[in-house]
Amino acid sequence: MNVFMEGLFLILLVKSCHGQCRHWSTPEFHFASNRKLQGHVFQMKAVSTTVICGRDCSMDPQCASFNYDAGSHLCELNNQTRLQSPCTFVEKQDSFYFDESKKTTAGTACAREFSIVGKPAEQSSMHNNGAAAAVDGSSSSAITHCSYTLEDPAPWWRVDLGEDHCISKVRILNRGDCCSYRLEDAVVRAGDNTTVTDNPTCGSPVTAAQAQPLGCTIEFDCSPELRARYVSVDIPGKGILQLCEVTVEEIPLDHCSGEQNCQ
Ligand SMILES: [Ca+2]
Repeated sequence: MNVFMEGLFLILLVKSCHGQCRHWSTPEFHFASNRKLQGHVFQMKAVSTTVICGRDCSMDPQCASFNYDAGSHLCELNNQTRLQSPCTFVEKQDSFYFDESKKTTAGTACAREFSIVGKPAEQSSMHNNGAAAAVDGSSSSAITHCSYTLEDPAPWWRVDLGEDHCISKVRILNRGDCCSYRLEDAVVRAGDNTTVTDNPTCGSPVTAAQAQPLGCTIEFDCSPELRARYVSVDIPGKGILQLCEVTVEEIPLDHCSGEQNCQ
């Protein structure tokens, strides 16, 4: 029996549990070919079919997913799923990965660093340094490497990525030689509008506790990820906006929230 047929057979087995099996009692069960989840195996043994491997997983409260190698017949039980650990979901010939998510067959959405060094940037006004200092690629938190506005009614900074990307995380390196507190209440946004406040927010505004330490990096998780040409930072009230470096992570555009995946 080929693995595809076994996969269908396993769905029937799962359905037959009628809610008495632990978490495999949901009716849909999906697999990805030539894939495995690495680094989360808590038990392994050789078994003759994927059905037995799935049965063993369903009987173990720790098991969230499993890999089955069609060549060696090795069954590996994982304590995480592909969605929980997308960067360890790798290609492996003759290996089949199973879990309950419908997205399992759609491939991985591993976040990766996306360099915005040198991208065109603008800001509401200029004190000593222009907006480009926030994307100059330097890890220095000295003011000479930071963008710096005047004290504006609602200061903002914006970088143009040139085309849409799917932004999953933004990091800001705060000023290290003075005045890091000025970043309190700053909001990160990402979207396609050039007016920064028209775009959705990424994460939460900077708290006083986050802004207080000198030269620290503050992270903003975009949840869900945001399809965006522009990434921006603004302070809703009167203030001075200074950003020593802004960096971003992205996921593939076809995995962006709300995107259709036609695989
Ligand atoms: Ca910089």
